[in-house]
Amino acid sequence: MVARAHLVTIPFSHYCDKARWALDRAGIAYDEEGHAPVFHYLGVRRAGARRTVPVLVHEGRVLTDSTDICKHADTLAPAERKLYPAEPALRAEVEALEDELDERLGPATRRIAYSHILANRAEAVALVQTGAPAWERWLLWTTAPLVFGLLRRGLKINAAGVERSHASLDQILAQVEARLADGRRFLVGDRFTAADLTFAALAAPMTAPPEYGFPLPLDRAPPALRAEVEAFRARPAGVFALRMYREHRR
Ligand SMILES: N[C@@H](CCC(=O)N[C@@H](CS)C(=O)NCC(=O)O)C(=O)O
Repeated sequence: MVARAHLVTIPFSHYCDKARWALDRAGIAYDEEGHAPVFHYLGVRRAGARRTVPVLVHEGRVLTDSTDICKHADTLAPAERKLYPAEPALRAEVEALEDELDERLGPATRRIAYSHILANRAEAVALVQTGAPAWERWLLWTTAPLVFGLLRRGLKINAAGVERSHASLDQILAQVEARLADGRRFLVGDRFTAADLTFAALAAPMTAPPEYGFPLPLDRAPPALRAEVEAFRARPAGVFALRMYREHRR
């Protein structure tokens, strides 16, 4: 039997839902240790990692990147639930697309979504408090301006950064839509892979899928973010991302 795993997260983070999805799909049971941003450094350090979440501690290993977690989960997944094709050329294509999406899509959707969310202090506090320990939730009432300031600086959430992210998001979505234009059901090959999972998870801040592993109620989102989500959802890439969640997340 596979041992229970421990996953350190910022619960609403899309890289964390990428990891949860891979673990759920592989049937690996885990405890989740959620933290608010910035406070997460303590949990990450305690787990033996350096800086970012998700961090998975399992079978004596500490995995510090969502892609490493997907690959680890895959080694324990039953054949019909594997995320990486056995065929080397297809596997290489999946891995290249996953890396590109990790590096470009994840930061872009995060920056755009945060730029809207941080504009409303109370809503932003409620979001970062959800799933965090009581003492972090309590401290956030007074430290939120500092935490949000660090996030703005660290993630370059400013007008120029948001504009760059919109441009890079448009490019990525055009690339994905070019792949989907021939009517294929998945980004690579004829089965659900890590490329589909990564695209859907990292698009989630701007598609708000109902099956996301953290509540993202669209009716509570700031109107400007809601408008962007609705526009994204209407595009072929948005329809695809929502379908991946609907058909493969649970
Ligand atoms: N390449 C990493 C990126 C993860 C990532 O950017 N995590 C963010 C949360 S969405 C984080 O922990 N940021 C904290 C920091 O950069 O200090 C992965 O795929 O796991």
